[in-house]
Amino acid sequence: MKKLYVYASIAAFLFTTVPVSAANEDKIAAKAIRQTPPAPVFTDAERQAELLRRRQAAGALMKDNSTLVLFSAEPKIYAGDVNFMYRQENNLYYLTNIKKGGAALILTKSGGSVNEYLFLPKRNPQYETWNGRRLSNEDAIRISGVRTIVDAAELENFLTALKTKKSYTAKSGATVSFGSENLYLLVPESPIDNDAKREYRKETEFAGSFAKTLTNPATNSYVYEPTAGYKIENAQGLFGKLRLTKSPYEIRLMQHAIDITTEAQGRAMATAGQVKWEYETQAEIEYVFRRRNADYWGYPSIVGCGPNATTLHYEESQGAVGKGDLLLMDVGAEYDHYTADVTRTFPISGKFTKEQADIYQIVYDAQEAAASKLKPGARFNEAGKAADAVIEQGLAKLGLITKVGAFVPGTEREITDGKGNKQTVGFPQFRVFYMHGLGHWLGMNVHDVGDYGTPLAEGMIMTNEPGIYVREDALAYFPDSPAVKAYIEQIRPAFERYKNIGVRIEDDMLITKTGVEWMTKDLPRKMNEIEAFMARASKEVTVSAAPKRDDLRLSVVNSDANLLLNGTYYSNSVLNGATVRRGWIHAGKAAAQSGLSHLHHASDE
Ligand SMILES: [Mn+2]
Repeated sequence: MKKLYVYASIAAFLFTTVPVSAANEDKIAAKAIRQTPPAPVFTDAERQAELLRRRQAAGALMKDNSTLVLFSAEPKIYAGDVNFMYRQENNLYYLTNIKKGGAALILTKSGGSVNEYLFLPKRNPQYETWNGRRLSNEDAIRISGVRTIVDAAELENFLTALKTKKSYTAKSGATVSFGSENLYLLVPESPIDNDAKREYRKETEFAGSFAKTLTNPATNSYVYEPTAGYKIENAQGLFGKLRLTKSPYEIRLMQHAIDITTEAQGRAMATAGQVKWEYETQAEIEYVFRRRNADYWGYPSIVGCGPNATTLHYEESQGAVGKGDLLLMDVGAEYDHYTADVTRTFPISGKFTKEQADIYQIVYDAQEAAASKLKPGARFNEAGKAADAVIEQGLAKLGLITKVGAFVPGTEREITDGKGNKQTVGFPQFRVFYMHGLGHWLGMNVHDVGDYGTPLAEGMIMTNEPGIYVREDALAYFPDSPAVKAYIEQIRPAFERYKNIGVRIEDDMLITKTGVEWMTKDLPRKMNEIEAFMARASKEVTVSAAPKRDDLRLSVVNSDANLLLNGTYYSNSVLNGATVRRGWIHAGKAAAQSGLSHLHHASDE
């Protein structure tokens, strides 16, 4: 009786004096998959101040007597009268946060003072019935902080006035006077700047009415020779400088895009053991993107299992998810025009095999080595070299290259440097299995703007993404020679052992005052952390089995140009059944039936 009383009082003590607080409950119910925290919220005043600061910074970089013209992105056709989802041009968005098309921003600078004008399509009930509400002038002022709004229907007249350097008076009464010497436009930098040629078609055409585009043979870059009053200044460089360093405001948005991506990756790892096809895992990822109100992805999701993990930009997601395989997911949610870019590679079974672990550990160590170099004042390529060295040593240890410093036989040549010293260069053997760079700037573009020679400084964000890809056909394209045969024979045992393993680990790194912060730190990365995470997380989400798939999905893939050695592409076009950069070629039964020579067909594997 007394005993019972004691127990009862202990119980009473526990229940009355140790209440379970909300915080404790959260701990008890803590999930392995990290839920995205709430999105950052900014007041109108905060946003306007940030955008004004950016426009002032743009103005400060402009030469005096200048005008900057930024057009909205043009709609991109999906098919017929259907467009792709509209996405504003990044630099216009960077300075205005105006998401709707048809707008244009003009900054003029003369006598050191900067004026700003926003051209905006007028509200229109007929248009809005079909396409949704347009911004009113008041909306646009509230969003962007630009005070002078001009009807976009006047843009053509305005541009004509700009050509003649007469000031322009809008119907609203606003007068725009031009900086009359230099015209800043987003135009291609060189004949090979094909991205800008595609994205800035309108700007390039407009620049054509002021300048003749010549190529400087020494630098292979474009020179815009004035023909009509203005000197063309390429605004790409200006925005490269502005956007390379992220403000605290931008960092909060990027962290949110990364947090959404972290949850999506977690969900994909939790469910990968329950799915049969890569597209199901892609769906789990993009489900989280949409559910957490990401705008979209920043680039098409890469979800490749087994051999498909060795294709760098594999986008088809039609392969099977094999129980013994690794799955590589390189995905990024985009939030308010900022994208994440995160890669994890993990075993479907929840446990790395010995061979998978051997490769993974090298990539992990390379990533750590690179991270240790990232700090203010350092250069991006120092981190790249640190990762290269770890990968080269690791591959030598596994027998996938003959030795550290070795070239693929037949690619060596002697060069003489500026001081007359002779040096042997060639295609390094380790590049057969690690054929990309360490990473890139990250921001509004997944491969963000900015000069890679710039010393690292607080607020810069880049990816750290080494990888090793043992492609099944990696040794198939070397020129035939006794030296190549001997090299291949030497590495063949290791090659057969590690064949079809592809690993990339990619994290998003923020340069801080003293070093670097892993913005992706909430996503498991060490092998034992991934295994422990999968064991827990797989119990948190159950997905329904995909219906049996008996449809035949065929697509012709680009089979040209596979391996780049010393600037020479070795084509694989003679080889059927080989893998290529953009996907998995299968020249089987289906190929014969259709009469096509190169087919991608996952479901007959
Ligand atoms: Mn990347």
